[in-house]
Amino acid sequence: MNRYLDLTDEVKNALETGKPVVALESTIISHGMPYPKNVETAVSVENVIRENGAVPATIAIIGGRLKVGLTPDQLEYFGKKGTAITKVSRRDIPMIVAKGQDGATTVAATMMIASMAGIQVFATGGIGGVHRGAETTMDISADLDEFVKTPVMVICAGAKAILDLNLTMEYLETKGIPVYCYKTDELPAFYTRKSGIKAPFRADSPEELAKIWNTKNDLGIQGGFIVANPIPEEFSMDPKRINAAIDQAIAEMNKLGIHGKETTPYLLDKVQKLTGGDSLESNIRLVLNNAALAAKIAASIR
Ligand code: PSU
Ligand code: MN
Repeated sequence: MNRYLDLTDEVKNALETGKPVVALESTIISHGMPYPKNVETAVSVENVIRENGAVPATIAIIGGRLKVGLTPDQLEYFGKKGTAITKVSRRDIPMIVAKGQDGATTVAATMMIASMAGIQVFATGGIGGVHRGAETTMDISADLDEFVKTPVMVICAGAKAILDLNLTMEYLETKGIPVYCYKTDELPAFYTRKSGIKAPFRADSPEELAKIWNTKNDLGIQGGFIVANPIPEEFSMDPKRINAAIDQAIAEMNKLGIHGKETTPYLLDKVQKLTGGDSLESNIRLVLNNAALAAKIAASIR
């Protein structure tokens, strides 16, 4: 095992004995939700994974160490420090580790560290994608290309409408990254169950997804894939309301000239404020829903 990795005893033991393990990211804690809801959510997500028979492994960088599994105190630290912690994607890892610094890992960085530790299943809320206006800004999340390289399956609720969902799907198709929509023929759009975009593939059980994953590995095909799990009906938002908030957030962002890695955290925060916290509640519910599905898939893969 790589000498920069620190696994908790619980995660190490689970991996050694073939127990299912589900990775979780830390950018969603520090840059995706406000304190203290972020910490409460991080703890609840871990509990849901345990209730569904798997071991949670929240991933972050602390003092230059790649942490796989965090203590309650470490979760609190990431939640409380929030955006003061460096957001770490693929490009940032070598520098943060070399300097012995802390970092909150995005989907891309979490996939990399999960894979180094031997974890194949990862649950989150939403992944990064192709931003609206990318035809001129070229703002495409490093999360997407990570699926070409790293053999980790990510269970999310689709992509947020802060992105251009059509361009995101085209990009994924070009890169050969499969998106399996869970029990639906339509791509879910994070806060809502429907995007108007046809699902590239549909899957109807954790066992079916596990079988496709095992087959991919048997075939020697590199990279990961995306499972898009729609938010439960009772927690989904009114599409008009959420889309109006997103449009307003993007307009204000453009006025402020925000770009690069600040874009996604700015939009997540702004949309939560504009919806008076309702979108945050939906966000929490969908993450818990994804964690439960991820634990069941992890139990079925080899
Ligand atoms: N989308 C969400 N919630 C999140 C993120 C994205 O709905 O918390 C976070 C994830 O950590 C994701 C990152 O990996 O934002 C993407 O950032 P960027 O667009 O800068 O690649
Ligand atoms: Mn970006």
